[in-house]
Amino acid sequence: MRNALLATSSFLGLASAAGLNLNINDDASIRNAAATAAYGLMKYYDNNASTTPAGNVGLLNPPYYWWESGAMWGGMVDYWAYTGDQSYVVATQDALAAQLGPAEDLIIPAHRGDEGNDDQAFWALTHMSAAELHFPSLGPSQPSYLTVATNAFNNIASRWDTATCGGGFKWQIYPENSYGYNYKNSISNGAFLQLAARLARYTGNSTYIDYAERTWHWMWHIGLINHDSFAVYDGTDDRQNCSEVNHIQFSYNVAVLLHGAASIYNATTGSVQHMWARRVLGLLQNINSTFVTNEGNFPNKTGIMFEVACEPHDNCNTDMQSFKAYMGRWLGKTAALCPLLGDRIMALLRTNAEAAAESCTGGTDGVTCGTKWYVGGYDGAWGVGQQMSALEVVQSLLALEARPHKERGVVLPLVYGNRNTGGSAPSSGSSAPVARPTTNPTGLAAPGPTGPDQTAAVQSAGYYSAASRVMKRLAVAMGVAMAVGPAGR
Ligand SMILES: *[C@@H]1O[C@H](CO)[C@@H](O)[C@H](O)[C@H]1NC(C)=O
Ligand SMILES: *[C@@H]1O[C@H](CO)[C@@H](O)[C@H](O)[C@H]1NC(C)=O
Ligand SMILES: *[C@@H]1O[C@H](CO)[C@@H](O)[C@H](O)[C@H]1NC(C)=O
Ligand SMILES: *[C@@H]1O[C@H](CO)[C@@H](O)[C@H](O)[C@H]1NC(C)=O
Ligand SMILES: *[C@@H]1O[C@H](CO)[C@@H](O)[C@H](O)[C@H]1NC(C)=O
Ligand SMILES: CC(=O)N[C@H]1CO[C@H](CO)[C@@H](O)[C@@H]1O
Repeated sequence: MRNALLATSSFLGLASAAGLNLNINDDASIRNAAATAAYGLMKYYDNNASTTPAGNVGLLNPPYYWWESGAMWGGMVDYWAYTGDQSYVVATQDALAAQLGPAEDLIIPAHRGDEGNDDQAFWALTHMSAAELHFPSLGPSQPSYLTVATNAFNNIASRWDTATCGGGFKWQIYPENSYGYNYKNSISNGAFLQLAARLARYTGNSTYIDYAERTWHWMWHIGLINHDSFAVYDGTDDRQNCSEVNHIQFSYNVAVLLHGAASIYNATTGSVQHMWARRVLGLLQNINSTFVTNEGNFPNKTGIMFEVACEPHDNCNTDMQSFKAYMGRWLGKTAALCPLLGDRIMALLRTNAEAAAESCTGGTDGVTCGTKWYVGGYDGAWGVGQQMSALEVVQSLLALEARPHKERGVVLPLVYGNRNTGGSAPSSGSSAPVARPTTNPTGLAAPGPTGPDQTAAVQSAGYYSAASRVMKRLAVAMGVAMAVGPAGR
């Protein structure tokens, strides 16, 4: 680890800190708490020394797999955008530049043994965040973040597999990775959907919406998404033509779809927007009832996020320890993209940021974060996943105020400092709202813009003339009370 890197962090106050002091009503306090958590996270990263072999730059050491490093840098891109702290910009740039792969598509030959479609997509989503937030570019001799994300999208898209199950992406890319080559799973399909959705919003190219729709349609048809509850199940075996679904639920599977759906909702109008609005609401409701309140199924229900499949049983593996990070991250971005839901989501995040901060009293530094946030303190566990989860739920409180998302054709002002310079160039995508898709990807069995899951209310979009009316109707139907504009009253 390079102490010089750590010493440059500006607003820390580590030496005497006991716990993560957080006042959720004070932005400076939120930034301070995020800085402490980010510093703790970066303590796990030591492949930034001059002696580090080039291929290891940007990577956490075992037991952390390649994908989790990519996920972590996505959190650090957001950290910079939400707080304005520049401390880790160079480390993040170095990490992203070191892991582009020979074709600049995030296929890394050295990680053939642990790179699946989902892993590649997680790194691609980090490049997508860097593009959206105008993170300082990798430099003139390097591709733009948008180029890398697009290259990865095209590479993954080429593996859409119609040999079994009527489509879908396998978990693994390479047949020799037999542990997951026959598993078509929600995170590979969901991360691709989110990438497509964000590319659609960022570029204004509606072809990406067709890809997202095709993926949703397939997951829905196969039963990876429950038609009533919008629960998202983990995966299915393609040797049985996906006739049996593994019903275990992990928060990142549903949260990855939530942010994807929110991105398309935000970028569209009319019936396509209505359809994705229903999906946003269904997924959000499922996240809340399964991973936050979990009514009836877990006695410790407190409104605090928990990984339902493993946390109560103390058997979360290294990957699972980080899932709450993406739940917090994608809830925050959804709040920004769906202002109608902003208050509800922010209320959830505020409660959870406080609970997460209370868990950060461990370790010799006194600010190490634990796994369980509902126990009212530090539970003795530690690691990258725990640290990243606390960081992300805390920093996501700034997701609205930082207004980080690129409005169509316009870069919204950022609140903290001048961070709009040096980023990858915005695409020259159309500045008009994305309309109904008019083209289909090659080979697409054309599900079209209307999936099979629309309620009659959504289908008869003419009846509900304003999107807000549909939002209100759906929200009421799902028990999510929310304010709507005058058109919806
Ligand atoms: C496999 O599943 C797909 C999607 O459900 C279906 O269209 C196809 O008919 C199935 N094939 C066989 C041989 O059962
Ligand atoms: C939109 O994206 C698709 C898929 O990558 C691409 O083939 C097409 O050329 C793009 N269209 C425009 C106008 O850029
Ligand atoms: C539920 O809460 C009680 C009281 O705080 C605690 O003792 C118990 O360990 C919790 N259960 C789980 C599974 O965390
Ligand atoms: C889309 O997101 C932006 C924030 O990035 C927000 O200002 C705008 O109102 C959103 N659009 C819709 C239709 O909700
Ligand atoms: C989650 O559910 C609780 C209890 O029903 C509700 O009060 C809260 O508003 C919900 N939050 C969201 C984001 O839907
Ligand atoms: C080799 C390497 O990646 N070095 C970087 C480590 O982080 C510092 C501070 O962010 C950079 O200045 C180095 O270039």
